[in-house]
Amino acid sequence: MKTLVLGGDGFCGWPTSLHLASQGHDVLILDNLARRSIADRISSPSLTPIASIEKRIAAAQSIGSIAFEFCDIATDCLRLKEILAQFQPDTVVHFAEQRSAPYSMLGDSERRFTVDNNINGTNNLMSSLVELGQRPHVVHLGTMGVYGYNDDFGEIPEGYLDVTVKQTQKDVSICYPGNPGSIYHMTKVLDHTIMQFYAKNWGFRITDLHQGIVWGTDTELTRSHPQLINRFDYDGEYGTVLNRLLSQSQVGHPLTVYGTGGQSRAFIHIQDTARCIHLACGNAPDEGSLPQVFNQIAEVHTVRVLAQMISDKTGVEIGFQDNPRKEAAENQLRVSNQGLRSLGFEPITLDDHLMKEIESTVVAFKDRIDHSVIDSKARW
Ligand code: NAD
Ligand code: USQ
Repeated sequence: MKTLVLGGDGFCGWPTSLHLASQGHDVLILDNLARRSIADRISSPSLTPIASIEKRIAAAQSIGSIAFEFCDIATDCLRLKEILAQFQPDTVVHFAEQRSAPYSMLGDSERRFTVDNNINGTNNLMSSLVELGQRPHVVHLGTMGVYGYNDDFGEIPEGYLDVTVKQTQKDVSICYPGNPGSIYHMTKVLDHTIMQFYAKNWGFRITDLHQGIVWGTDTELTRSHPQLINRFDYDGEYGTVLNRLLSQSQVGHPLTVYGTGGQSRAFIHIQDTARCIHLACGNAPDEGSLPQVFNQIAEVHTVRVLAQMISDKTGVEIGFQDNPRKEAAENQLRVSNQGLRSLGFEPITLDDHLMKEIESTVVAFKDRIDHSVIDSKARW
């Protein structure tokens, strides 16, 4: 299978590209290395010393067929079309977006950049495929945040909600109402609508993976060679909560719990991200159907419980802070992940062994931690 991975140099994209290549996919990564330039701009490089993309690709040859082309899919549609025309993918996996909620809320230029980048990227991809007459299976990375995080409608289903329309008493299935909590999450709601239209009008087969917060850093394959090591973000904008708390615990920084820590969120380990995407690639929906949605999550926890678990293990205190975000202080969350489970997904769950693995990554590189980037600068 020829698989084009948009955003394959990123935190989720790199281990997934390696995993797909190891499973026999012929992988071509497209990336504009924007994540690396943003990290330079905000003076917060990956905690792990990631190799250049050229060195990564050279080291990855022992794993399988994997190549790289530089391309900005949001601004360089001509190049995108050239690459699509040459490569003729069977599957396109689309990770290539600005993915930080706090970054998207920093100010005017970050709000506009996030919308321009994410929406144009998705539309350029779909429009180019129409123009070229190609119909690969498109696997898009969405987010749990498209639903909002509550149980107003019970357990969160996979993309569609069964309702009875009051006026007609008819039972119908509707797209789950979007309820984003940041500009970034808003772009994922819009992405879904864009892809739904392309599926309806041009018969695309689309899978939208509403993924929870990814934790961990390495997979079996990224550990197999120093130049395959994955990125690890711990700063206030790009670090995600569990990886942040784990890294803080190794340098004695009070654990940055926002508000009461009563926010319930869904989590998934990075190794499972790669495995789930492999499963999704092999299970396209039928042509002419609505986008297939899978909730790509393993388990749900509150931030407070995670922080307490880490504090108990390491003795580092919890530093409750005023919440810099506009979100519910406490929420219930129940999420179905039946789609991927029915395809064979057996989730890795948080356990001591895995947490130790992350801690050892942090310990190995803790001299690179810059305390001044730990606090988030975004407020909304
Ligand atoms: P990341 O920022 O590490 O990776 C994104 C990659 O896309 C980067 O390498 C970046 O350079 C590239 N990119 C961005 N804009 C591009 C453009 N216009 N043209 C070409 N390349 C571009 O992010 P990640 O954590 O790997 O997330 C990947 C995807 O998964 C994102 O779409 C994100 O929304 C989604 N996701 C991530 C998480 C998480 O916890 N990390 C959770 C749920 C969903
Ligand atoms: N939080 C803290 N302390 C911190 C950082 C975060 O208490 O130091 C809290 C936040 O207030 C929030 C929760 O932890 O309630 C999660 O925050 P996060 O930064 O880990 O995650 P989020 O901003 O939602 O975004 C991340 C990824 C994004 C992905 C999303 C999946 O950056 O790309 O889409 O997780 S989900 O959250 O399920 O929508």
